[in-house]
Amino acid sequence: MGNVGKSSETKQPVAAEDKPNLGNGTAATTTENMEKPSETKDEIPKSMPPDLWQTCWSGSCFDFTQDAWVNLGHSRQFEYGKAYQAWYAKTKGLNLDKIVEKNGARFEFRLIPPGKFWMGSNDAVVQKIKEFWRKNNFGNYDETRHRVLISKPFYIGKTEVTQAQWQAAMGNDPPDAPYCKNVGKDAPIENVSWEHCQKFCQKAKGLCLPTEAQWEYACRGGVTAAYCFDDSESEVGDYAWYSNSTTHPVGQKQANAWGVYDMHGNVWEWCQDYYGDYAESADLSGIAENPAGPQKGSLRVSRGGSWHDRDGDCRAALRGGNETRRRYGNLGARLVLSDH
Ligand SMILES: [Ca+2]
Repeated sequence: MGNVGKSSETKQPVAAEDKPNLGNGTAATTTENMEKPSETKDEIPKSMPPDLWQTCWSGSCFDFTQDAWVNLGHSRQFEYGKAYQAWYAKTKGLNLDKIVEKNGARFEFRLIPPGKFWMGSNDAVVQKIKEFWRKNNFGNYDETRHRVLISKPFYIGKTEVTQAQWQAAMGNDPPDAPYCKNVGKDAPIENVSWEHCQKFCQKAKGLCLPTEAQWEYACRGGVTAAYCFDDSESEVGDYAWYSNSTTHPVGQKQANAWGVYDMHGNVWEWCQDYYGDYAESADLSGIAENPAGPQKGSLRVSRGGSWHDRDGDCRAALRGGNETRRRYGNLGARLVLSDH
């Protein structure tokens, strides 16, 4: 994980109604609210061109690997990806947002509709990365591009797990967290190991770490670029905290197409999978269905880059790996609902 370069950042406060609503709750019940499913069903997502829909809709999920999709401009992908999510929620009677209270803490989750997507980077990007990493003496993490099917909808945390949410369940375990001081209770948890995250999920039943494939799919929101919006490194600061001196309260930057915050930057996020080359766990010539990583390994995956890293380390396809007991001040977690 690099600590390279400095970049200026442009803070882009989001509209009040779009900000995730964080904080402690006291009830111990699950609440589902926000948008009620409509009685009427749209045949296709609003704003989606009919020919594009006919090409990419399989009858059960959207295929983001079709050339007709890949060849769209990234701003169109962002717009139509958002439209597909809204359409899916409406037609399937699912809530876009789901609020869950566990151990006195309130979590907000966002619906991720099913789909097929390109996981990883194309050959040109992979070559560029390998050259950069070779020069900087980094590890070599496989980003080979391949098709993945996420066959079922799922709910992922709108934000990284916060200090307040962690402490409600875990108290002072680990005892000397956090590494980043004086950022407040809405700062993301960091300095937690993968093992700590497993303990957290045992206490907060129904929550778990995402698979690596779920993470990248949710990060992209249908966008096939290096980041969730485009390839432009000059815009990363609109969506991510990076090349900085500390963490920041979650949800302050712009959300991706599916309404999820800080997938790029702030803190790296543990995933459930062992790290391994994709050839170990995915079908590189066909399609990998709901891949969950290799059966064994020595490292667990982390994703998304952090406040400590350069912009390029926050890319959607970039992979990190750490031993399960390791703790760093730029490594935290985001959860998914396991019982949906
Ligand atoms: Ca993050």
